[in-house]
Amino acid sequence: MMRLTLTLIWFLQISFTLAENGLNGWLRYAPVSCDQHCQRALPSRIVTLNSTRGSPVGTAAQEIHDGLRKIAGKKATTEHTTSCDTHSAILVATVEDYLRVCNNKNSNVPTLNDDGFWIDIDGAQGRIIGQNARGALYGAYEYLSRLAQGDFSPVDEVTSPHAPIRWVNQWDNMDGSIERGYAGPSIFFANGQIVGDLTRAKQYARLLASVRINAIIVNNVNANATLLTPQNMDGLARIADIYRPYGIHIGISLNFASPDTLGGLGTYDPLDESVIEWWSDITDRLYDRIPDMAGYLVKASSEGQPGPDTYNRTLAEGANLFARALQPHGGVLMFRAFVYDHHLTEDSWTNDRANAQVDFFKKLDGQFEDNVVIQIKYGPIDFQVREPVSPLFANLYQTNMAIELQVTQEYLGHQCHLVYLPPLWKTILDFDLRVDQQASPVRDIISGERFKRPLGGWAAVVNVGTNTTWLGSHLAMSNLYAYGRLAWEPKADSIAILQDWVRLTFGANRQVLDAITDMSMASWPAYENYTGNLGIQTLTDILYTHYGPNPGSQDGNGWGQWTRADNVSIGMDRTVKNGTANAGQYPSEIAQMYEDIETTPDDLLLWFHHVPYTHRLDSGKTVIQHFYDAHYSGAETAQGFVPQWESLHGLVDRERYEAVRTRLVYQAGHSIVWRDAINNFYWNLSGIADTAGRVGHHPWRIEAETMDLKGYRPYAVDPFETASRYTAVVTTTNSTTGTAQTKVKVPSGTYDLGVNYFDLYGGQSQWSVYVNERLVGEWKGNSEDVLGHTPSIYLDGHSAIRITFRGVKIRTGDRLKIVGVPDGVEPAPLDYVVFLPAGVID
Ligand code: GCW
Repeated sequence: MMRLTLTLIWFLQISFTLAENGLNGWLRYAPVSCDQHCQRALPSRIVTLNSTRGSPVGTAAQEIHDGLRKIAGKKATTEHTTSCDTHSAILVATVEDYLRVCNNKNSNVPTLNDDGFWIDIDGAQGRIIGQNARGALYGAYEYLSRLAQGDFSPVDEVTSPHAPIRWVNQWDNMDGSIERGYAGPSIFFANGQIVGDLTRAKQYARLLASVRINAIIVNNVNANATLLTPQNMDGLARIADIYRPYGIHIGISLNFASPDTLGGLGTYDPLDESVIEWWSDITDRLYDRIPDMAGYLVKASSEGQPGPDTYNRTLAEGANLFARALQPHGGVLMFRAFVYDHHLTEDSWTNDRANAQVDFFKKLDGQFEDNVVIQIKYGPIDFQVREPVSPLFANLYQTNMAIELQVTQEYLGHQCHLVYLPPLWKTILDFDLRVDQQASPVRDIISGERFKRPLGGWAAVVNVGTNTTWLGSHLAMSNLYAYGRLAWEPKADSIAILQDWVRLTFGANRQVLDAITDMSMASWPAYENYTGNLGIQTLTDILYTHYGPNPGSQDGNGWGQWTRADNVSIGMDRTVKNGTANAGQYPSEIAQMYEDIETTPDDLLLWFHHVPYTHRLDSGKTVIQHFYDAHYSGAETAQGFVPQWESLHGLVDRERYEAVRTRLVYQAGHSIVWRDAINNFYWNLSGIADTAGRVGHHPWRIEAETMDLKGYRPYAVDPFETASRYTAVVTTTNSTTGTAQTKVKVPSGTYDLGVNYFDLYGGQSQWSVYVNERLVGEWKGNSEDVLGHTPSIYLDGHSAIRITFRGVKIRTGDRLKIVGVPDGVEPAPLDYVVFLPAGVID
């Protein structure tokens, strides 16, 4: 009885004291119900064979030890041994050690590939055998993942990875900022150096290892040569030392011009002897410090980065320079395919950025060294909400390839919008490119299987930061988890992966599981609906933050993310017969499908074809009506996430409940900003009205500019479509308090009162709302501190935001007053007020 009570107290204590700030991600090891009987049936010893100090085998033992204690309240001992005594023990070892020590008893070890493992555990006894030390660690995490999900049943599992390269990339700059990072500064760099305290870096290693990531590139592909100073090389060695026990190699991004800018050679010509020697020397010095360094990542001749083109050398000559320096050390060169001309002119109908990769790389097939891997973004342009597969995957047969995905949501809502990415990734991975009329799914191309390549795999840009949630959002972590799981087994089911993550992250409650599953699975389609449909791309501001809506920014510049929208038609004609011929870069069966508008799937229609807004889709709707409907439907889905999450009140710890709720409420408001901006833009451009009468008609809104203004003045917002009726109000000066008043005309009743305003970077204005002098709500413009998306200093689609006060009682004729106090450069901007009766979204 006493023991039982103690177990109970332990269980309760742990469940209440765990700080749920997200730091442990899915490795919380939260207690699951395990009574004495259950505890007795768990191993009391963790035995490692011949584990050298710092080996992942030792980490495995430590993790199992901690996990058993935290998850099940079971205390186990850890021992290193040279005998095969497995009584009441879990044995953790590499295949080699296992065969050597336990040989006579067990010759039944299954065949494993590099990093694979065999886990065979029944109750208190079993073994975790890795093909290498890293594999043993993966096996340990697999065991713990089962326990943490309350699964204590016997397991006998043999698994090997889909591909040898399962890397993550961080776009961390030496000054500690992170390009396209939305969760605070770098965990690796500050002030031009590697940080002294690598605690967070280590915690990140643990998360990555648990999903079987085997290497990390720690710095931005837009690389800074100062990473190669002796002092910084020492710093890199410190990171490597911390990552090694987790089976993770580190690698770095290089700046192509370093021999000149850092080395002072006056050249960086890849064929110049002094340059070759310089790189080989740098590489030797790095390997002196980090003998197991993974290799390099190079972005060259892209977006203004230096590259071999300066010296009229080919990309292959550029890549091979590094590859050869790495060869004596066994390192890999990841060379990015993201090479294109960003000064392309839209005047020519046949110009097309989507053609660039095949144009640049196809002719070089066979010219790359064997340790070069071409790292290819999933689509031909740039991480858009919907893209076809990059045709380059079907055009290199004698070259290793890896796919590049983005966990950081650069074009997909900066982690301020919930977007569960595996369903998107799967449209790419499962796509059959039909090379030579044979089955050629992308996943088999990148693994190396399809074209019999020795190397291949995966890279994901993750960009975690110092925020305790890692990515800025608790729910966004499902994407990092799923990335690892898919890189190991791309056929794994998106929902099954998600649900493992939910159980590990939030516990086993069925309601929590169902709600997060529903929301996550609805999230990408919703985001596509309210941002950019039919393959037109994410219609975000590509010239500024890549966050909120600005469809006009796609065209008229050299970046090549064109929509070619005019007042009658829209879309890129990528056909061979009449357009950019991009469709012709795919193998014949696929090329034919995309060439013909009838066989092009609707979700890529505008990617491949230029059509009138009145063109009818398979659904029978016109393109323009589809736009309108999809934007309404997407925003409606996002409104639904809020009550769905709120149904979990009390089932999720307070800290995470509130943090997630804040984001979902924000997303619901911002999805309306998106919906209205895109619809207004195309309505304005095409002059074609919404047949359902919604676009441009907002019966429940009161525009701020129509209210009685004191200290406020109307302001024409640019881009116009990001403000309701194109106009907002701002205070007349940066120190004048503004008031906007009006008589309420809606029928008496209870409403949710929404206020759309703009929250700029560079000030924290304060607003208060009164009904007949009764304060019904007040807030501060501090979202730049709370949300983490790239902020804006303008009134635009990034700064537009909605706050809602629920259940406000109103009588017809009441006086509504909003008072805005400006701060810094933020003139307390207001767009409109909306009274929402139950069930109305306006
Ligand atoms: O789309 C662009 C991003 C850049 C990024 C680049 C790349 C690191 O906006 O921020 O640079 O892609 O992938 O190299």
